[in-house]
Amino acid sequence: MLCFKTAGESHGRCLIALVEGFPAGVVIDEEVINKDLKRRQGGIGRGGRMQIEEDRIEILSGVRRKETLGGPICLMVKNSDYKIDELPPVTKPRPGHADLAGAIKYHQADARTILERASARETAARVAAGGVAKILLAHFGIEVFGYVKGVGGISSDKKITDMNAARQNRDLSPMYCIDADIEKKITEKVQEVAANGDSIGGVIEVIVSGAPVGLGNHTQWDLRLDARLAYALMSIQAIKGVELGMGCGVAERLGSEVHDEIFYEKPVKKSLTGGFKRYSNNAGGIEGGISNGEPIVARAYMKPIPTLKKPLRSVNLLTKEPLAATYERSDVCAVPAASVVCEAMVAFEVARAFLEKFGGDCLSEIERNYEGYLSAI
Ligand code: EPS
Repeated sequence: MLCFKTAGESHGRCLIALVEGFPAGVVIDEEVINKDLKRRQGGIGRGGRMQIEEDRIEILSGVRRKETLGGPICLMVKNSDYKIDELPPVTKPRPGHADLAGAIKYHQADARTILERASARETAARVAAGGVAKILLAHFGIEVFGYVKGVGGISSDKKITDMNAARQNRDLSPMYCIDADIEKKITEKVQEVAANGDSIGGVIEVIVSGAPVGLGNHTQWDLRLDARLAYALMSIQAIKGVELGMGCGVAERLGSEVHDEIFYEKPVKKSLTGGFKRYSNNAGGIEGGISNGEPIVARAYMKPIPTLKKPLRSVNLLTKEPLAATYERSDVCAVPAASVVCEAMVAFEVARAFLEKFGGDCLSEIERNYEGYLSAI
């Protein structure tokens, strides 16, 4: 089964992603992954660390002459700011970070032993793993697209009708938005928040287009695709909420306003749904835990980064005296960066579901399985 683990600390030697269960015969273009790593470093509101790092992968195993071999793929991102042994102890836990709960749990007087691993720097490894998954999905015409929908309550409700135009807009936007008006307002907001020594969160939307009906499974709770996407997104540092399609809005509406009515159009060529279509996509492309062939639409809600220039009240871990929480440097807004991480996590989970359904040892076997399925439906 496709899976990955990460290793590494924020100021350790490097970050590692170990991807297992990936088929043989897939050409890995490192630059495609490096492009995502660069995007993860960007966006308005990023902190000083991003001036130090230039995240790039080194493939340590599982690939020969650019093609995957079917064995574990080990991807490394080096840390330029490698200084973990020199860094001072952290005794002033930051509210909102793992510092305090981790220090108590691990019986540590130095929260650095916790924060080095809890830090969102780990997401560089996730983007590397997700990049491999995206390359596989792209081979089957499946694209995973993440963008910043809103920051601090300023949100775009622009409907995406053309994925290419949306991608072009996002790639030109320093805030990874698809809506220029909203981008301007968000940028001003982030600048204002930065000037006040505060931080701010936002909403990320991820759209998976080109996925066929039939990914995920209704027969067991942990096989449901919607549940798996929620898990994947919620596991990202600072994500506090996830919704699919109409999301929480379904609780306020009637059944007749929520469910996506069905019609049929005889397909002229192979179709992702066998010709069954919908008048709307409030379900966000998943019904009963199974993809229904419509675009999969997920949203993740990110809290503001806990490290504040104007620190919040805290307590010394040793003396228990009140004081201000630790501040070294931090992002003011990491929502654009998180959109790249959300994209990676969704891509990995969709690729996992895809391989469960069509999996084989090598790419050509998966191609046969997929073609056979599309012909059959
Ligand atoms: C991050 C690197 C970190 C932070 C940020 C994410 O670098 P440093 O701690 O050296 O400044 O900028 O981490 C957090 C937001 C966090 O809460 O830990 C990165 O590479 O994304």
